[in-house]
Amino acid sequence: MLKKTWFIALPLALTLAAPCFAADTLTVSQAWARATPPGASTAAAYFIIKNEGATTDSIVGARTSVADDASVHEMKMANGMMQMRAVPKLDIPAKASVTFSPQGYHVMLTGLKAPLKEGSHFKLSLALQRGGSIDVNVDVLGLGATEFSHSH
Ligand SMILES: [Cu+2]
Repeated sequence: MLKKTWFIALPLALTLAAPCFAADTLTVSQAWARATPPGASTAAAYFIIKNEGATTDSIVGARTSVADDASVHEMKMANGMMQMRAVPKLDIPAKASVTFSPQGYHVMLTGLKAPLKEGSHFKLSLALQRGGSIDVNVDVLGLGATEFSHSH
């Protein structure tokens, strides 16, 4: 009798534990940034973030060791001009993905500590509202890059 209870209890415990690992349901791919010319103090990172979970999560912050500050921004057409605004909380809906690109969302890096060099990589950490964070490895592409490409 005791033995039988144990076998029933174990799968249940595993099921209950799963939602604790919120970041596991969010994945980031194709992360890239443009190389920066000498003296530049800002850069932007782009990627695709996918939420395979059943619950909406949100990016509520970002940080990286290559810049003093990192935050989510959005480029938007307003009165015929491209404008940039900060997005303190960006929802990633359940079973959906959000693409960061030069025409839309990006993670703005300000206070760059050194130029981003083509062919290098840097780590970017995205803080999630439901807890935890995602570590992203960002590929630095050429100065003229407009989209992700694998040069390796
Ligand atoms: Cu920006």
